Amino acid sequence: MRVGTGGCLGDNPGASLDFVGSIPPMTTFKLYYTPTSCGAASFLAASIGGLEFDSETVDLATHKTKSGADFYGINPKGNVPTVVLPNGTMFNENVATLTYIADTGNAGLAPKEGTPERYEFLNHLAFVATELHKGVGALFNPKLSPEAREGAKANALKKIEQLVGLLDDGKKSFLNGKTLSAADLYAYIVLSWTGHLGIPLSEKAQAYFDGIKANESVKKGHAAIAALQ
Ligand SMILES: N[C@@H](CCC(=O)N[C@@H](CS)C(=O)NCC(=O)O)C(=O)O
Repeated sequence: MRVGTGGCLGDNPGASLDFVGSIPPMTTFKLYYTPTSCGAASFLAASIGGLEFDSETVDLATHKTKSGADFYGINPKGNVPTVVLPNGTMFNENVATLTYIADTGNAGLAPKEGTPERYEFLNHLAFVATELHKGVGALFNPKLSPEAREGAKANALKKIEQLVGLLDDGKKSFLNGKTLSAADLYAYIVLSWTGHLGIPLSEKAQAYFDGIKANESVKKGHAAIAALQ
């Protein structure tokens, strides 16, 4: 399904399109996602960035897309988010999908290439992908023994407190200290799983989560997701 939430690539004064080089500026990509998994962060980023894009949900239990296609035939790893460009290029790692979408959109969700802030952003994104997501996501495994679950929960809590540390002990509303970035959207989606997983959030982690949830552009992104279901 094609999504258009206003804005166009040519409107982005940040010149971050230099990064995508040979990718024509008006191309439309397709995003495979689910409304609540990590893939939702890429949908929110694309929606907030004013991008026009195609999207389709995936049933992660059966690995079938909403239209009935075998998702493994599209992405052999079977995971969301998956972005497919018109030339067939595919990205299926959050670090890549979120950076591509942030660079292509017009909401300043990633700093410009070559700046110190860019590397700080990538540092945050990598932390969310490899530490926070993996730490919290481990609790989705139904086969964990009670002891293993306790260990996984302690590790998840440690990663959440490390996130709070990156927020200057909760004093910052965003990881870069200034504005919403794609790394915040990803961290926000991971934190959204904690209630279901029985992981209690500290007051500071909860305040960060609540702040992003209340962000008007994030609310519109969720509305765009809901409208497609
Ligand atoms: N290596 C990917 C993994 C992304 C991932 O864990 N996606 C989950 C949803 S949050 C998924 O699609 N799980 C189902 C599957 O892998 O079959 C990344 O770090 O971005």
